Amino acid sequence: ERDPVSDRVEATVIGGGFGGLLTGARLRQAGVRDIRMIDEAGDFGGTWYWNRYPGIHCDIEATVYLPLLEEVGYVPKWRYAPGEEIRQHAVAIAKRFDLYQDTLFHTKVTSLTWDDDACEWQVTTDRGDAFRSRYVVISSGLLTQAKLPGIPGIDEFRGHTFHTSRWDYGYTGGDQTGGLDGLAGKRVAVIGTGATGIQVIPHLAESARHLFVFQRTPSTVDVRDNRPTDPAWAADLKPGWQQERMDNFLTIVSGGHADVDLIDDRWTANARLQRTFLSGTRSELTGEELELADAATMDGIRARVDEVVADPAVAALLKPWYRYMCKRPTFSDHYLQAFNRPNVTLVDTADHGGVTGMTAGSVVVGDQEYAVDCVVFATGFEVGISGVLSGTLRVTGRGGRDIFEHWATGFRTLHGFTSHGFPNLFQLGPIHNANAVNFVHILQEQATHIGAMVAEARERGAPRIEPTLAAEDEWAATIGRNAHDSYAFQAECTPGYYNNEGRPMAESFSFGPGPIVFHDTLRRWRTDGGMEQVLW
Ligand code: NA7
Repeated sequence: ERDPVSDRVEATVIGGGFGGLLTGARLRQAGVRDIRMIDEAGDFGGTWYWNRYPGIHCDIEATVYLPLLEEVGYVPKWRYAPGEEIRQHAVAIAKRFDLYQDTLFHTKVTSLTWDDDACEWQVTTDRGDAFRSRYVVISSGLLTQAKLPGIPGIDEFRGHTFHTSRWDYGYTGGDQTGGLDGLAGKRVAVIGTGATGIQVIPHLAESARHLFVFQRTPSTVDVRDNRPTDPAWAADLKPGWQQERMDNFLTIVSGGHADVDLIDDRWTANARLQRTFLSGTRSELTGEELELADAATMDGIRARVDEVVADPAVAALLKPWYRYMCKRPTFSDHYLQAFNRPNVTLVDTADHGGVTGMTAGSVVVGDQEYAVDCVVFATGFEVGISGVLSGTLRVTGRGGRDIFEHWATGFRTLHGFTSHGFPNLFQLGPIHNANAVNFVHILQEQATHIGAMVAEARERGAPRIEPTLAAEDEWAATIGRNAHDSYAFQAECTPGYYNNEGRPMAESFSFGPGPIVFHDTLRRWRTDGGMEQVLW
């Protein structure tokens, strides 16, 4: 039993995914001894803890996605790593930086209350924990809450259902590599053909007696070309190799110029063609040039559908009609092939705006009923409701002020990390911060920045890290000045996390000039006396 008054740690990190782990590692390197990691999951890994569906892989090359490879001493086994390899790497980072010792798993933080006299946060959890912490970091993820579509009749269904992020191997049998023998006699429906659907559908197709794929929008399915890492290549890597690859990838997918393309895959090839930051920076190309670049990319994607899919009517339905990046691009060398199997039926729901209903034993689209035993929801995640924004974590700053009071007219932060009146509280994520295809790269820079601020505060014996109101105003103005709508065309797609849920991009809160400029801004701030403005 911990004493709520005397139980005290130096740092609390909410979230055990890569953001939390990277920050934990940097805090450790800054000399912080007691770090309490907290997560609702039963272990580290974040997304890769929860998502264990068959076929799960990361779509970004493992050498740039898996963080701290050199520090942990690991080279990924595959070019695109399977989920389990990534999850185990998260565990390896936690072990390497000794982050298990004080961790609370299966635990959710419910409130953070600032005690200005003691200069520390009071933390409470849903399991009755109460303790104090000098620093608190919130890194609770972007896409964490499974989304179930509000399909009329969903509660009537008497068969088996589950969401892909909570895969039921007890029902399906098999594992992440497939072999779902439990589905052998079953008629299975899968709803959703996003990045998850594309990976899981080939395995369902192989195992189910019959598979109905309910599609609302066809995905952009590009070549995957996965292969094992060449041991000779790995043996030849020189220190600093990972950062070099990460920087090279970030430069190219941000529309910048690099003499070589070290990753050279479909992300970088398409980015070089579009010469635009894949998450929002303005392209240098004219409208007409952009249309040509788009045709070069998307015509190739559509031609591949015709090459692979035997039935022309099915092929027509599988072709993405929208512009590149309207939907999150996906990659597979097995997905389109699945539609050539006699036990797979593609059901297009676009004319009805999606699946229209469910009954005790079927999925309904318009006046058609499809009798099934099991429904797999590959319907994605609620956008933008985690951490503070979920409303389940109450944050009370100096003078009893709620963080939403402080943000009543919009986010107020310095560089997205800290807010006035909420000392020693740091947030990771895209608010007022940069965004990128490889979000782990962004998290790495954020963790470095937080680690540097804490190191400096400790060195100088400053009890508080906190921006002034003027610094917040200045940063908000910078965000506003740089907001733009270069992805307005994404409005033609169904709302999702790629098009800001259908809201204009200008209303979004990311740093417009993109991650390279953002990281440079942070670095200069650190070396040019920025720290002076936040240490008290
Ligand atoms: P996504 O990319 O949000 O995909 C969800 C899919 O579910 C998508 O195909 C949706 O169609 C479909 N959907 C959602 N609601 C419905 C209804 N009511 N009827 C039919 N179809 C529906 O989630 P993923 O899990 O695939 O990917 C998650 C991302 O997280 C992934 O990209 C990683 O980068 C991280 P829509 O396209 O909206 O028409």
